Amino acid sequence: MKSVAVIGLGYVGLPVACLCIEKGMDVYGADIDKKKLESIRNGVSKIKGKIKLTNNIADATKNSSTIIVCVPTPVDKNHLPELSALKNACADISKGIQKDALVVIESTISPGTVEEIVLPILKKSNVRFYLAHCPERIDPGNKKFTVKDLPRVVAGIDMESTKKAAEFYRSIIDADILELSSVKAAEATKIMENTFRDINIAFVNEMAKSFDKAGIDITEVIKGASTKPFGFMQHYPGAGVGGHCIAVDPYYLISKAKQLGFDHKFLSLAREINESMPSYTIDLLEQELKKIGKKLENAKVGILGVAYKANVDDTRESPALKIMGILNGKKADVYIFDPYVIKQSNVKDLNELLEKSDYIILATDHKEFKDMDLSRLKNNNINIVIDGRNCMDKEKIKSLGILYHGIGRY
Ligand code: SAJ
Repeated sequence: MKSVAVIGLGYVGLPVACLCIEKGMDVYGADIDKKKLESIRNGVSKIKGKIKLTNNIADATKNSSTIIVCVPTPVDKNHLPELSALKNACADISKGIQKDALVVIESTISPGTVEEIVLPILKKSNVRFYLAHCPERIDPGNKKFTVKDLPRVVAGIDMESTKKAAEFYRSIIDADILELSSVKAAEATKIMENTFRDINIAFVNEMAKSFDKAGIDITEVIKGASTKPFGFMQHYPGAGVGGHCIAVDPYYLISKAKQLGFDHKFLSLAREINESMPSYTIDLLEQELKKIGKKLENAKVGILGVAYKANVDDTRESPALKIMGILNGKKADVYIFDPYVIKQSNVKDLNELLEKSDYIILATDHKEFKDMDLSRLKNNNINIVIDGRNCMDKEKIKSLGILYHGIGRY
């Protein structure tokens, strides 16, 4: 039986490779990052010795009948799609692809990318191949929904490609595989589901700013609205929207639509609102400092959390990084601790952060921070808490004589 080659062994590719091995397939794992290959070779026990690791994509492709592409598709500093990893991977695949092989792109891409960018590169191989898109659906840290039990959508450049890709995913995933009629529809599906999340977060972020003026606790209002058994879906305001999905995917559609002559004003506004939350969080701190006659310059500010979301170590597009940048620009003394991101912490633990800080901003709702004994704040003379994830006990903090402000909550 021919192998499956998984190109890109990050948070998407590695689980796919593990799943293919679990299903008894012969798997090549290819990645350009030799350090990553080394850590897999020496680390992930369940596939150790069972996966053929290589940094030669053409090689992995030559020996495989199915090639799954899981490389990053970020945006550049102007929020434009950055497709070099995808283009380079496809160029390497075109050097090794065999007749009748199936190539599936799992990376998140704008509608039209498979037909306009991927296909021309693969055609340089001068062999007949099948090509489809099956957008990845991974929720890092989610133990309930893992890659093998998450439904997927799939579509190919032609009927046979769709069928072959659907057959492959049905052989490894115990959930529905929906075949769509066009590869653009499959590309648009992932973008739409993540953009849906981004605009809803922007909605509650704007509500939080409004409620801060009105003195309304938004967490109460969300709880209230959630008693309605239909037509309302909870999202939560915060210090910002990070990660490689929600903060990135809308820009893929915005830029493609612009090329086609459509201006996504609403999606762009939602991105603007979410991008404004780190500086809004600092504004809240400055407001509280003013109450005690202090300024940000030389203020000792501790940041709890660097990762973009709770209980993960991923810092991509993390709001905490933006908050750090703003504080440094305002010449505050910044202390950082994240139990999952030690290398970007500048104190050894939470204790040291609390000892050195006069004010704290919770940027990431890691379990360690949510469970913290709040009397430690008092014992370390913390004067202000800005709760960037509305996850702390505000009444308890206030009862300790500490100024508290959340995002749409005080
Ligand atoms: N966030 C908010 N308010 C919310 C939800 C999230 O501010 O109500 C922030 C988080 O703090 C984080 C960012 O948004 O900074 C993204 O959070 P996320 O929970 O959406 O986490 P992701 O980026 O890991 O999103 C993944 C996505 N999965 C895929 O792209 C396959 C997304 O589609 C899922 O909806 C999401 O997990 C999920 O539901 O957990």
